[in-house]
Amino acid sequence: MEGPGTARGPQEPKVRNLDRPLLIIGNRRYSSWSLRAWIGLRESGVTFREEWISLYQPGTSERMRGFSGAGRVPILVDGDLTVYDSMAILEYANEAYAGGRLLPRNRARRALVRSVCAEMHAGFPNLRDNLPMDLGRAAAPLPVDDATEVEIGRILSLWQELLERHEGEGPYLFGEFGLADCVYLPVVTRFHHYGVPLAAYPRSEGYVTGMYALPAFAEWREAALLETEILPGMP
Ligand SMILES: N[C@@H](CCC(=O)N[C@@H](CS)C(=O)NCC(=O)O)C(=O)O
Repeated sequence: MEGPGTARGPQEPKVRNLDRPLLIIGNRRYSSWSLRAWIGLRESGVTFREEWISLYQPGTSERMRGFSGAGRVPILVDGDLTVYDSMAILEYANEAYAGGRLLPRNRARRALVRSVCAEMHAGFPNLRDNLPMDLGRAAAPLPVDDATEVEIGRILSLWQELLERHEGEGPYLFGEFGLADCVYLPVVTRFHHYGVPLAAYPRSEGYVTGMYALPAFAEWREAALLETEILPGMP
């Protein structure tokens, strides 16, 4: 991996395994979309290379567009194939590297997972704007407006319902770890860093704790905290 603030970068030999997939990400501290794709790749079991593009700097868009015309990260390059958008990368990782195990076998359940993922992917604009992911923020409550409160309530009751329904199958949203957990991981971090009260939703509280215990996520956080770049205007 390349870029400042990354513990593994300097040790990574650059001349071998160039046939491994390459994931291009943004700042680990702030790039929620990158985190989703990265955790999905890690949990898929594939070995991949990483490259880091600093967000919102002169030349950022040009660098991103050098890999994908969409000009956004994450971007996955696998041989001749370029997959952009975190959701597309997660679906691809599931098929190409995870042998399908990041989605349920049952078709109806897969449709539910995709509904839940789409709700996050296309929704919750107030949560995104008002509580942006910032892994360096000291955990402390932040007052939020009514629209954000409604979105937080929706997510917590959705998690609560899913965790209750799949309780006997594992600790994640659909029992075993899967794409829905990758998609909601940045939300988990928002709830933690912005001190969202979870006590009324005990299963969701346990879910947040469980997601924080994922070893791969601990690795991401550790690297994020080594980053020296601070984006202005964070709440
Ligand atoms: N829907 C896209 C959104 C990707 C996105 O907005 N990424 C941000 C970083 S977290 C980005 O590349 N921003 C660069 C820019 O806006 O110039 C996805 O899921 O991948």
